Amino acid sequence: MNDVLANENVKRLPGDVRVPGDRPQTSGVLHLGAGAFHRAHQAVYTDDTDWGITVAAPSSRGVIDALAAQDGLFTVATLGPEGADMRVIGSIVDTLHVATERERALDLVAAETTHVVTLTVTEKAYRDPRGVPGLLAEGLARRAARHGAPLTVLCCDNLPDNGRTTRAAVEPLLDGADKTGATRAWAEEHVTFPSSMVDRIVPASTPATYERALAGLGVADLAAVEAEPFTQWVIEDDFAGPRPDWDATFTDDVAGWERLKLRTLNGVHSTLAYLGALADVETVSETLALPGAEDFARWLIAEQIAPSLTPPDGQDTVAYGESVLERFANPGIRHRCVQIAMDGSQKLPQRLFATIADLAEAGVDLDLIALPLAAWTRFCAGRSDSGAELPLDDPLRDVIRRNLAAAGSDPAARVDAILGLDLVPAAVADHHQLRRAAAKWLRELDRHGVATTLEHL
Ligand code: CS2
Repeated sequence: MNDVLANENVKRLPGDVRVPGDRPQTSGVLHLGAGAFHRAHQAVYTDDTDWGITVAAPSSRGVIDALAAQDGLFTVATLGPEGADMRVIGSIVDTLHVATERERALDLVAAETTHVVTLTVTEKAYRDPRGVPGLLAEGLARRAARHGAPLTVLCCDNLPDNGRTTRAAVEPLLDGADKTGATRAWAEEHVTFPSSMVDRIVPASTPATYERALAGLGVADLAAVEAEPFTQWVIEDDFAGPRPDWDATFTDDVAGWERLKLRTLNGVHSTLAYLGALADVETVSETLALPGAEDFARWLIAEQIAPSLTPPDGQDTVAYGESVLERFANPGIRHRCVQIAMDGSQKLPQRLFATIADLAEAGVDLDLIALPLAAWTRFCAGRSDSGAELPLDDPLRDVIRRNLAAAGSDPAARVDAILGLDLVPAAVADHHQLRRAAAKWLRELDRHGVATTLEHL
């Protein structure tokens, strides 16, 4: 038997591993971003249909090389309380490395056989016109000029109004794509950008992921991922042409779901990530087990997050929050705090500052929600409570560090240094009670550390 997962050995894998049936021959979906989340989410939904995906990696090629060596096959290990359940996914039929195969990438955006382009390229990618938005604009110009068949561009990143955000990143670049404005006019008629809310906890794969795959399959799988049992996809029903028959929820109102998920799940996730990293704790589930942490998360949801939003019909923010905390506690999932902590400047506007802005407008007391702000401020300085170094992996790293250095050691000045960043809305930056409360929490964290602060809340 071949020693890596491949078409030729997939039918001979151990009987408890679910394997794909007939694999699709062509890909109507072009997906940008080959990360673990895509493989455990959209690729799985697509595996339940008869469509195929060409997965494109914008820059780093490790994953697509592994996929290419395995005929596109990879395993998702679903880790629940009762152990792992393994499934081989066969929906990826081709791979592409954008940095070295740009022409092919543009041709695929333009191809008449491509009906949907899906995206998981992280929050910050939408701000770089030379990156993914530029690629899409150029590909759309080619499509308009060649045959003009409609296309759906479906963002699956954790951004509010993610369809509109994608459109806003791409549309201005269309003007530069030709001299007559024809591409832009065509795109207005033939390209849609539905919003979607995606949800599944999928930590970055580690050596343990590959060892688990090898043990379960009997062959190596260097594109394996692991994920929690829960999965959800809510999509705005606005497709320009054909689409796979995904088992997702299609609706006209994604905004309510996005807000609920970004503020509750992702907001509490980031909060726990900064607290856990400062407390020298490795994972979210271990952070939640710190004395006082779960109670704090519960208060935060009930007293700050719930009053900031109207959940979608039939949903209750506190009950949703309870199910989120249960998912975070899953001991099978080792989701590292420092992974979630990265790119805070790109994540916190929709996870934390939007909540604060709405609470401020409603005149709600902001004491509890000032604690995650204080935790991020302390995290950005780069030292945990024990003095260990913490990575500040963030596109605004330099300006954050410069502002903090200028602020010195005074907690109020450090909070102001963070609130002075452009990404913070004025309603948040100028809020006196928030600033006072955050400075108070930062003083507590400086003096006593996260563990003691949480325990004595
Ligand atoms: C996490 C998300 O890394 C992060 O920032 O908060 O990836 C989270 O796990 C997913 O959004 C869950 O759907």
